Amino acid sequence: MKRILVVGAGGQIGTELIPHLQKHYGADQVIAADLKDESVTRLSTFSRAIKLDALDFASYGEAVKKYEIDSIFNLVALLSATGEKNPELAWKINMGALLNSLELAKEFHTALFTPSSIGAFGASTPHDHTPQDTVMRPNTMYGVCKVSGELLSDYYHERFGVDTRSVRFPGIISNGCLPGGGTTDYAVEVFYEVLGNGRYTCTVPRDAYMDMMYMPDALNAVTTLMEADPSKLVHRNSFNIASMSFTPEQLFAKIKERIPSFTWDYDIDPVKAAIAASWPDIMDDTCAREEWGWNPKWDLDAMIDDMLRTIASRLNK
Ligand code: AKB
Repeated sequence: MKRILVVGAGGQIGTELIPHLQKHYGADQVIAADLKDESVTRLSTFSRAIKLDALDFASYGEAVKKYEIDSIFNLVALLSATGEKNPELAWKINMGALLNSLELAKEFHTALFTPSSIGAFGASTPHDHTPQDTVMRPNTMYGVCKVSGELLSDYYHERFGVDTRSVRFPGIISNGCLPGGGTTDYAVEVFYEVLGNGRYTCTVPRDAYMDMMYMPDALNAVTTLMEADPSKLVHRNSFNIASMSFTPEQLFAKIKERIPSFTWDYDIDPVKAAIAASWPDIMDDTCAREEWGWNPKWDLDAMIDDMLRTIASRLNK
């Protein structure tokens, strides 16, 4: 990877992927692109940044050509809970950005990373140690897009030789930029609320087990997979990756061990509850470990300590 374009860079993952890529490949080699003016302004404080609508094939193509891009990271997506509010828009954005990325990767011979998600699975998937290759019948538009995206990305690899690669991200926990519109967002929000107000109201049921991951492991997954020897990859789109799995109640109890005054309650969002119940409790990531050396470093306790320390120092607590 020498010249990198990250589209949809202003979100939770992009905001931290940009510095990670800059560190590995050089600040000048990374272009951050986003549709929103305020995101471009924020990104431009630490990166080369451009305004770009990934659904506009012509201007997306011009950017790939102008900056002589050899690797695209397509992070454009409406997440699971937002997607259920406007499924048609979710399909249009998620699949439109992916199809344009695939076509441009084919035309300009670039590599392409597009994240998939635990959302690609559904209620009929085995929830415990969810296998790499298993039943995938999601019941959200976000999940339908993820499964379709995985198939389409494999198709472009097999039919046209495009170097497409992907991981199925769990809920990602981070402190650079808040997530928006996801079912797993509670696991980020709680840290800001506990340090801000000492209390939190959770919209996901207390016993909803979901795979989660701390951002540094997620970023390493992306670059390790993109650097992996292609001859070792049996799979491509997309790899299960796992590092920790917990329920809201387990996370909150661990936070309370550190901040005894913390209190919480629940005000369940039925849409999020149904989504959470349909997703894996914990994925089996053996293929990622064997095919490209996936090896997460952060567990639940280390993640909680780091989140509390980082956010507290930012809030001057
Ligand atoms: C969501 O909750 O929608 C995302 C995801 C797990 O893909 N964070």
